[in-house]
Amino acid sequence: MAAGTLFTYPDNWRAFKAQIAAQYSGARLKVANNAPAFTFGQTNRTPAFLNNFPLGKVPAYQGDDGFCLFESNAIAHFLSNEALRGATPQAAAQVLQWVSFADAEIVPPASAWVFPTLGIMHFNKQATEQAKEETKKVLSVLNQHLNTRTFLVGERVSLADVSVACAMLWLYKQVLEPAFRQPYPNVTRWFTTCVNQPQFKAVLGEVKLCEKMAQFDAKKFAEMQPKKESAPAKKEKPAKENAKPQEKKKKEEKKAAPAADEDMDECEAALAAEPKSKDPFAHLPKSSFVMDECKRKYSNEDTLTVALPHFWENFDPEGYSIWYCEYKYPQELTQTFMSCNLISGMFQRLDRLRKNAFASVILFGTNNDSCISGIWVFRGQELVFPLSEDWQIDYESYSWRKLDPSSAECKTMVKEYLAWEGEFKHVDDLKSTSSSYATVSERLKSSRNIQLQLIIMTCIVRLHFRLQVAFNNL
Ligand SMILES: N[C@@H](CCC(=O)N[C@@H](CS)C(=O)NCC(=O)O)C(=O)O
Repeated sequence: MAAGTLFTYPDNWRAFKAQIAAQYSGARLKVANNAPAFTFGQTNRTPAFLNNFPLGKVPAYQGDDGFCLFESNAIAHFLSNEALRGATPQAAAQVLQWVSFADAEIVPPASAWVFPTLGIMHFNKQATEQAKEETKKVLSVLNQHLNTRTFLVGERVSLADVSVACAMLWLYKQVLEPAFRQPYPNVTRWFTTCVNQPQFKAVLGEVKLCEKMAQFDAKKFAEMQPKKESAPAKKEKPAKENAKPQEKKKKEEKKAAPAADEDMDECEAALAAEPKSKDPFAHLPKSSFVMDECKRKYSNEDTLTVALPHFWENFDPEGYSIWYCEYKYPQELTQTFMSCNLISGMFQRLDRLRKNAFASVILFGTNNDSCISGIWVFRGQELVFPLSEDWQIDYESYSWRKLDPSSAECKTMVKEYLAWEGEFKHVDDLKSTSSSYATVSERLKSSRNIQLQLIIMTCIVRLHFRLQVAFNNL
């Protein structure tokens, strides 16, 4: 049985397909759709996310076993059971037919018609009229098909119903008023049957059918525009699903026009709806220390002969502070790969900190006998984690000690944690506070080459360059 996490933004009809499929199959699905687990427009642009999902788009699925999948239809298929996918080759092909029909025939006119009513797209009378006609055609096809059937494929709900119903959700909620839907009673009967199934209801809640066709709301549209400016700039706009040939041409002509004149698609609207994030370091005076440059040196050049000298030559003790951290619950650390996930998960959640922090965190030891500690360099003189709600998940599991950058202890620790080699005497000290470390520190002491020892017996996680994770898990 599949178990994993679905990354999305709230109320994403594409994600609903996967969520409903999971309701039917019993797949254990966690939904990460808000901070701190997932912030649309931020988390999906992090190196860690892009590493798994190169398009940075949602919904995106990651199994507890690490299996990654993007594209909502593929995710919904994966989370389905055999009955949903179609038990025979014919049924499975019919399911695929309707899933494709939803994407190719329903979504484009539905978007063109509904988006202006949500204030996320300019109103264009001709485009709306064309979308209405295309919607009528789709409704006719469905009405005819459902004349003798309860569901789209076979006698039970399948992924065909899930996909088509989700693609029609906004139509039914916003614009398919009773008079418009009256010629297509089979479709409305089928739609209400679907959305009233407990598995749909668990995801969609109560779906209230449109009573009066929503119209373009100029006020809402105007309100949405200033928010749009806060949406992170996109390198390239994805092709609009609703774009008609003449619309596309118009868009191209408008390329040079100010952003406020352009329409948003549903993704941009979701981005614009995200609360603006303030710079938590805005109150600090400028610093001469260029963190990025330092990280570049650390990543590309020899640590001991180039990166460390560069760090100490340029480090600004007024603008930055150096901290030592230790995981508070080493007795709970079991498998080293799980501890690595603990650390890399923390880095992932701290991604927005990457321009203002640098860390090297090491897991010492082996399965059921390990400890985690690290060195962090932050902007400012205080612990940074309380500055943002998004950063507060992990840090309390660590004890933190500010180091004096001019002290020999600090110099040694920075050197050892950045080079991943050295005596790590303080790890030995842990031994005196907890007998369970005897074996770890013994091994470290007896090793002629600590780095080799670490690589053989531990996993090492470093937070460097954009908090990217360097991961050795043996
Ligand atoms: N065909 C894809 C479409 C996914 C998609 O376009 N997702 C948008 C949200 S509506 C997205 O994540 N956009 C983020 C971006 O473009 O940066 C699917 O069905 O999953």
